[in-house]
Amino acid sequence: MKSIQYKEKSKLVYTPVDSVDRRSNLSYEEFVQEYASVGKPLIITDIVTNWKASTKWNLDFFRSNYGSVKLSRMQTYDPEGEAKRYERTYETMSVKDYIDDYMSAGARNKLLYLRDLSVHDYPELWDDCEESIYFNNWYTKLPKELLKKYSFGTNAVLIGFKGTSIGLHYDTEFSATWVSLISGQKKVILFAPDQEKYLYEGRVNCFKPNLEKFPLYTKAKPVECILNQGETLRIPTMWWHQVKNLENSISLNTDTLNEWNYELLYQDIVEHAPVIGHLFPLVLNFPWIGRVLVSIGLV
Ligand SMILES: O=C(O)CCC(=O)C(=O)O
Ligand SMILES: [Fe+2]
Repeated sequence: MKSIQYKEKSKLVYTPVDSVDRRSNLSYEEFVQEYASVGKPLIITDIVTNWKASTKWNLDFFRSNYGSVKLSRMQTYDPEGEAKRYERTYETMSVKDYIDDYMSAGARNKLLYLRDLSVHDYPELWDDCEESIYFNNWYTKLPKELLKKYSFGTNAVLIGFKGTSIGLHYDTEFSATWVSLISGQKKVILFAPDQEKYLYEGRVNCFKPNLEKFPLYTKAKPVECILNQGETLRIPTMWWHQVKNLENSISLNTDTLNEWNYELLYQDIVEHAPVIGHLFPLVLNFPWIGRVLVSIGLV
């Protein structure tokens, strides 16, 4: 077995930008040199276009194949109002009810976002996508029981009604996250990690900032982009973001772990959970050890 190579003690590396590049026909080496190794966001326009999902995934497909699946993180969030990052309320709804009743209702008094149809639970969904060379995702080597237990390595389909958004945040576990837009359109507002001091821990709603309450936000430097159907956005580690579905949208959001963020995650786990932390490199190199540890209830 080829063992995983990772960088020695690493610090967060990022490169502030004014706008997000759109690239295609990018070699892996160019991707690493220009984006991954320097923590710079980008949009790649020729990943999804090669996926079966690009023609197969639509509302009918999810209604017919996953209609009875009940999901419980139907986050209510009003992008026209104040961000309620710390006041989340969740509802449970089936995929069919979301598509048939909620999305096509004439009137609705709240915004619900279906966002956790997980590839870990329905691995056949992954057959409609291809592990892109750029993703290089070590999470796929970890037992999914482990990923689910610790909510690591999210890889999920999001179906968002026009206007839905989750609040401003950065993705946990130092993830670099890929948002692959199968259909629809999203508006994305990004902030480099050093802008955190102006973001009030994500309580600001970037789509309608309340400047009386959050005056420092005027100092923040947002980087905005529109993500169109068929495009994939890479949000680097610790970049804050708020995303709004401008149209009804279907996307696959994939958290990745690899040499660009591994050391940051490892250092963090070792600090907070030393036993699991020290086992982590071993489990990554020998996934069967992870399965054994889960099955005997040790982790
Ligand atoms: O709405 C989206 O596509 C982005 C959601 C997001 O940022 C996340 O799931 O972490
Ligand atoms: Fe996110």
